[in-house]
Amino acid sequence: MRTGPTILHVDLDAFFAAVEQRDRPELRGRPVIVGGDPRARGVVSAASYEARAFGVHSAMPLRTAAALCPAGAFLPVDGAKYRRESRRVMEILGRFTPLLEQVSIDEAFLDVAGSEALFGPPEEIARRIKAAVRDEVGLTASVGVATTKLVAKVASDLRKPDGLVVVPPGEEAAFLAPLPIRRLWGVGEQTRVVLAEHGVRTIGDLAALPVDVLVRRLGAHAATLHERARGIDSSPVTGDVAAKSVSHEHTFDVDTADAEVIERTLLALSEGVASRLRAGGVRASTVAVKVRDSGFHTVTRQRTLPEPTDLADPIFRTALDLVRPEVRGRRIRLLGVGAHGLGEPAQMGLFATEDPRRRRAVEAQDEIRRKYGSRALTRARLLGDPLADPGGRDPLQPLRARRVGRARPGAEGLEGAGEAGGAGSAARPDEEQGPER
Ligand code: DCP
Ligand code: MG
Repeated sequence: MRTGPTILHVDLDAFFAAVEQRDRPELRGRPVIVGGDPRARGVVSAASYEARAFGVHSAMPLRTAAALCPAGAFLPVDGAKYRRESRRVMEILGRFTPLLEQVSIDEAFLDVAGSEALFGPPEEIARRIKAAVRDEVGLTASVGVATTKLVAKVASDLRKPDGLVVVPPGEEAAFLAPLPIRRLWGVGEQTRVVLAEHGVRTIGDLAALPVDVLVRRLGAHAATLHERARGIDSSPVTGDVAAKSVSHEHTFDVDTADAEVIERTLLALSEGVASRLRAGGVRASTVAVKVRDSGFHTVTRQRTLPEPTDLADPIFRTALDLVRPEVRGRRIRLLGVGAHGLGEPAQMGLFATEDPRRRRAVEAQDEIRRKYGSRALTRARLLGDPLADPGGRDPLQPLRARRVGRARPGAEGLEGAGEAGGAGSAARPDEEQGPER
């Protein structure tokens, strides 16, 4: 059962071409065609929006593209580079929910039901994602927000590039109706020909056709098609939660050897990780830590918990245990806490071994944070700590904090107040590689 539009479809704009324009400023604003030598027999992989104005598009023979757009910059396909950029983008998406389903190199579905307490309503999450992808990776993404995957996918495509389209619940069919049938996901060429014979041009035309007529002409799958034309699609976002992890890290402004500061930081990071686990309805069976000292020596340690958890306390205690021997006598530059081996309680065969009162208390806290904002409740121990906002900006993301904070203060509603992990964790340029795992 879904109430609000919590499904996001994120798709990068002119992906391969946009990466090349990012890396070679002289190509910005110019038609760029990625695919290789225009005299060779290949096809176009990606065309920048400037090239599309000449009629160039993916899968077109390069020679055709060269004829249409002789002044275009034709570039070879650098697969390794695009895969690397894809991973960076997917990492950003994974910060907002564990329910992340990557469907191609540059697109993914997210279900953010449950992430609202941490990151705001879905439209806000969509804006944050776009801002983070732009600021951290230097690419633009288009996002669709809807109650179903189908409608979210159509929505993300509608205002490309750099689009954001939200379809309110109940308006799915009306949203789809005026759109040409080619926008409907999963309508192939043959189906389109048959539909055209019935005078179907728009998705609304399809929705209005009697379903038995369709089934007679197109077979059983037409019933599904008919449902989709009305915006009905019950397929869930199947985030492969078992393979995913949640982690937060923090780079200190000034390297520190202060045990109290280290402990408090670990507690704040553990709180952040735990609330993200609860938001995603999953528990972690393993806790990992990362410690980088002032000499850039980095160690990671991990330990399996006696029982999977989504609570901060066991994560913090384990993290502290793992970190202690690694920090002795060293000045610490960066700390990270991660949760791995995620699964839903039922899948993990969990019995109710935990104290139900403890769980009720934690759930009540989550509820208060949901209602009154993530700063409404903070452990006494964390008061006054710039990291003391486990539901606020991810302290693991110093880059985003830094760029956004500097270039566009308070933009996109990225918690202006407090700037948890923002100014307080100004990353140095050497962090640009991102966390290595
Ligand atoms: N791709 C490819 N061959 C195709 C289609 C796509 O090699 N026939 C590659 C290049 C694209 C990337 O996959 O950059 C993503 O595909 P999309 O369909 O999302 O297309 P773009 O991202 O290029 O453009 P858009 O802005 O329409 O999403
Ligand atoms: Mg794309």
